Amino acid sequence: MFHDLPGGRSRPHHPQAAIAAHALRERRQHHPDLTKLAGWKAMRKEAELPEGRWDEERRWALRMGLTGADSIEDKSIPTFARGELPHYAGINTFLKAPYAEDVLEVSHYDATVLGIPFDGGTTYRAGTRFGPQGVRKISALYTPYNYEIGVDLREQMTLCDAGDVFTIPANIEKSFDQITRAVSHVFSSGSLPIMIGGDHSIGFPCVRGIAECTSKKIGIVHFDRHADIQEKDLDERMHTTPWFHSTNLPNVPAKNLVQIGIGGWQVPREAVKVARERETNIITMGDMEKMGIDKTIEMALEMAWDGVDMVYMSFDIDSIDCGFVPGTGWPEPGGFLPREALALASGIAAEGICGMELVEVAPPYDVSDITALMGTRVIVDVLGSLVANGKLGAHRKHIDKPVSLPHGEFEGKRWSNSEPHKVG
Ligand SMILES: [Mn+2]
Repeated sequence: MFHDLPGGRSRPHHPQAAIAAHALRERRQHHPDLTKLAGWKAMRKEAELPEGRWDEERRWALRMGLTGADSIEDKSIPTFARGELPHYAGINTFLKAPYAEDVLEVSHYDATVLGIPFDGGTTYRAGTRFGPQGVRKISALYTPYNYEIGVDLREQMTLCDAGDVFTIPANIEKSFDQITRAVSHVFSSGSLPIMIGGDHSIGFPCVRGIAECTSKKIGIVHFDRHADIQEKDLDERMHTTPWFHSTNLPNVPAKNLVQIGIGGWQVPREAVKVARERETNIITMGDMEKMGIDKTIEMALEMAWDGVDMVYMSFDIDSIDCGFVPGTGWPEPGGFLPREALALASGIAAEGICGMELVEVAPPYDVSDITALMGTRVIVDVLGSLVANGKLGAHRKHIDKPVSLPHGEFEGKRWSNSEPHKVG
């Protein structure tokens, strides 16, 4: 009865073993068809992925980190940790991507991560200035491969980390100018800008940075519990205001702003009035629950892409239920479950994006890095979806007004005015 076993497998000699093997086959026949499971398909798909970059990285690690001690059996292990392994070691960039110390080099990469450590726009508890470092730290946990979608970011795209924008802690407007300049530089280079905040006030300067490099129109998909669309808060353009100012930009129509997950007791009425006047699109948590994830994605894409050329994604980590993301500035119960949030972000990215921001991760309030980990996951899921759907780089053809910033030169003079210390 074992004659039909594939060659190479040894035949059971003992009768008990033969009975056991037969019983196993019988049981298997009562399973549903395994080939219908995503798990089975994913297992097959892995075989199609290349491994050349991983091989290259290992060779590079040995060159940079010296060959390992004689007692180490795995000859790919260097003396000094370089690259992905081990996950607990190293000087962390996001996902251990190469550090673009010279930011003019970002043009060589499909996507660029830039940190925006700014929490001067926070109206409750601060701490998101540590967001970029928090996210980078825990991102080291990840491999670049995702089993379910069968994507290996290392093999299928290039990513760098340009480090952080030099923000000015006590000055929102100067920080905005710095952020816009940085984002416009990365966007103009053709590399997809991925911003890690920072509080949500950075949404405006980030969108402005992209919008000024193109004559085309931009829609926005915004995940949040909060509407963030009032004009001012506490007399300044705080983290409650980014979409008011973004949708004032001539090529960022308010009717293409889709806000998903809004609700609860932290939506100022002032913001609701603006959303109503400008006819933005709000999908509440309840709407999403009733329609389901797929329908929500379909509807959001339809509204965001209506008559525009590109879509920007803004993901506030507090859109996820605060039980999962304690490390944030304005926690609000009743948000997305992590699975919902990840599916929605991937679904929106499947049509392509011209940039994204992940904001409001505040490591000082985090527990076991869980909030930063969730933020990391949103970013890598978006990248994975862009790769899986062939949308990485789709924004490039719309860059028709690129900015060009040269290397700087310090001429020994720090202040441009004669009274640098004047106050008030
Ligand atoms: Mn929020």
